Amino acid sequence: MNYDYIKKQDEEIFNALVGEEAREVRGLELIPSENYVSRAVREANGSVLTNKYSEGYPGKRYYGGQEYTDIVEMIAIERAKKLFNCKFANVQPLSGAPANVAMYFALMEPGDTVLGMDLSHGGHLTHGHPTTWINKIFNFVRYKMKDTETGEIDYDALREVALREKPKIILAGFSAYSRELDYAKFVEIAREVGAYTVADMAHIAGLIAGGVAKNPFDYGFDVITTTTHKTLRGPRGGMILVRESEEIAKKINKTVFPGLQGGPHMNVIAAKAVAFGEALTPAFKEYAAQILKNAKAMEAVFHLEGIRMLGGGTDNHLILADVYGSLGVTGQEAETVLDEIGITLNKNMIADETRSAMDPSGIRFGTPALTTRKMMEGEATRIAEIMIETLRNKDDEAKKKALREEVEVLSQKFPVPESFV
Ligand code: DSN
Repeated sequence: MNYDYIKKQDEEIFNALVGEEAREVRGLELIPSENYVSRAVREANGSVLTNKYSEGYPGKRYYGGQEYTDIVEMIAIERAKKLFNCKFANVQPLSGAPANVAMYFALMEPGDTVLGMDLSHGGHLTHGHPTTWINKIFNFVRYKMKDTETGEIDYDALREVALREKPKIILAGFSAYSRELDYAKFVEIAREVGAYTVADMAHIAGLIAGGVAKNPFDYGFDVITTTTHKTLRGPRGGMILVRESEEIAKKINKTVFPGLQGGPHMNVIAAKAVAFGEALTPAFKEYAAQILKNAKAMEAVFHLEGIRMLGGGTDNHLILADVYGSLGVTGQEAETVLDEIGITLNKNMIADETRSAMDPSGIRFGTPALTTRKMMEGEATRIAEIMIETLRNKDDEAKKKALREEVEVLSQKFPVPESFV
């Protein structure tokens, strides 16, 4: 990107931006929630719309001068609805966490109960972690996997808890879970107890949009919350989708604004619109399909090498591997040593973790960013082999040097594309 003005007026920030740009292309990005956006998305994100206040919604704003913001937000909404096959979209949430908070406040009263995925089994902080404020406002109860080797959810236990706790919301979704969910089962149980069904699909939104993961709306889910980055490959931001209930959509809109937020970030909404336009192209479908093929290629290597994967493998873009159990290397050690050779991923707790959150047993990695760089199964396979070789030889400096050089060569061979259409 061109940073001419920053270069002239702010050397410190200029140097940091140039450094980050080099870091992003020099190594291999395996954090499953990260990606590279197109130049068009970055242009929209950095556009003049950052100057504009637009409290309200298209056609009903509290400030004048909205002729262009209304166009931008309407396009974002229409594209989102088309992508996910639903009747209503609110594209104003600032990110995934605010989207979830807005959804909770729209559908519940303080003290009401949410039934969500256990956090160590793949749920997310915003699904009621004890350190969050929403955990003080709402009551969170949990379901888990029945079998951590297959990843199957314990739907019988889920139903039992639902009948006992009478949740207002049954929440499906995760940030560290690698299998498909049985959405029809969630809907069946929710209808039995009169709960709303909400899917937090932040991680897999791009897979759903690309038609390679199930869409919870096809099974009758009421609401979907998501980020617009990650697999969807848009700017950092959030969104709330409603399948068909106007009543729910109105509650969501009122809660996002004026309930929780002020002026929407219209530059980000423009970038969302551009990213959604990209996601509607046939090229994006190919991209989504390749994410899965690449993840399967990595799964095959981990399987062959006898490294335990939670859920036994993956149906989506990510793998959670128990490196401590299989190799005696902690999650933190693995993150650090892989970073040294140019592979970025994150340490992660595994189901029923026995170690600490700061140095857990697992690592979490995925293929969205590699796939954006046009890497295919051959590269994904070799990267998985490099990872395991590194972990097995974490104290062998000569070996690590050779692997770091290989990572650099691979990275140079696959530059980050500027455009996806
Ligand atoms: N931080 C995101 C992730 O990495 O999954 C979720 O919020």
